[in-house]
Amino acid sequence: MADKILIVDDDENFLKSLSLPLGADFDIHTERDGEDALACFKKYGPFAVVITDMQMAGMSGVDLLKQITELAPETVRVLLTGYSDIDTAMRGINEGRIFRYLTKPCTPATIKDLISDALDEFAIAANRLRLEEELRTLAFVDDLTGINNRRHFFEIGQEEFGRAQRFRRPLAAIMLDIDHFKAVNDTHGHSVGDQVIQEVANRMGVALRRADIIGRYGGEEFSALLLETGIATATSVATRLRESISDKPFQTIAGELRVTVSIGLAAIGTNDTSFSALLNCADEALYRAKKLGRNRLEVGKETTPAK
Ligand code: GH3
Ligand code: MG
Ligand code: MG
Repeated sequence: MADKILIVDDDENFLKSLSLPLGADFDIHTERDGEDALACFKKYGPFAVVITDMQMAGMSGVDLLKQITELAPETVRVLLTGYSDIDTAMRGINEGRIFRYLTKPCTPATIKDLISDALDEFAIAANRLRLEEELRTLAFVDDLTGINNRRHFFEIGQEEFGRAQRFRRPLAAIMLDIDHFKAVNDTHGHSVGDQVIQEVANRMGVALRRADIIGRYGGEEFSALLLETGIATATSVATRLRESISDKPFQTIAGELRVTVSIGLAAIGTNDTSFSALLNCADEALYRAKKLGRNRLEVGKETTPAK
């Protein structure tokens, strides 16, 4: 699909003179004033490039480009000006973050070159946006499971912990560890192990509420924060989660596997000093669950409900 170009000018003859020579190479839309151009942009966008005359009846070209910047910052913006308007054009360029300006009169060949340059600029900007998005994802998300990585879980957790304390709201934390996971790797290989890790993450997503926060804390260890949840509800949620893993076999490339997890649970209490302390408490409970035989839930000691 060709990138779309929008050209805005109140001079109909000028628009007509461009349509034919440019239409063969580009997907050109034309409008004759700023309001119509904005409507066209919203209806048929996104546009790669917008080229607009500066002085038109109604909305000026500069104002149009400013609005377009807000709608679609990646669109490349070009201003057409007469020689006498250079001072105003300079202001427009500074305010409207304009890629280039062109003085009129100008030939279709000049506009064609300009569009080629603008499309290159658009491709670079689109690529930069994509890379930035990728980086953001890498920083926050665990590659294997698509859930929060440890660092991001911890960041969100600290914020939620602070909020729960300030507003005296209940909050529960879960630490979960797959039982005898090393045996899965040793018996079936690492890629089956990876599948098991992914499926545990999936089942956590199903068993918990959408608002709850799930993280991959380490290799085969997961964490979760149950917002607005006191110890009683958290206990039944965590039990349901444990059963949702143990009761239904996992489908893997090595066939069906039975998997169990151990879970430690802790809820925010009046004396809790930090999010780390809450997680430690859940972790100690997890350790007990392992010692007491695995495939079970243990609740941390510090569970005084918030006043
Ligand atoms: P326990 O019941 O006490 O938790 O025993 P376990 O075998 O589950 O625990 P252990 O800590 O001995 O082994 C965890 C294993 O998880 C060791 C490590 O190689 C493996 N592991 C860690 N990260 C990954 C991963 O991303 N993929 C796979 N396949 N294995 C991993
Ligand atoms: Mg384990
Ligand atoms: Mg472990």
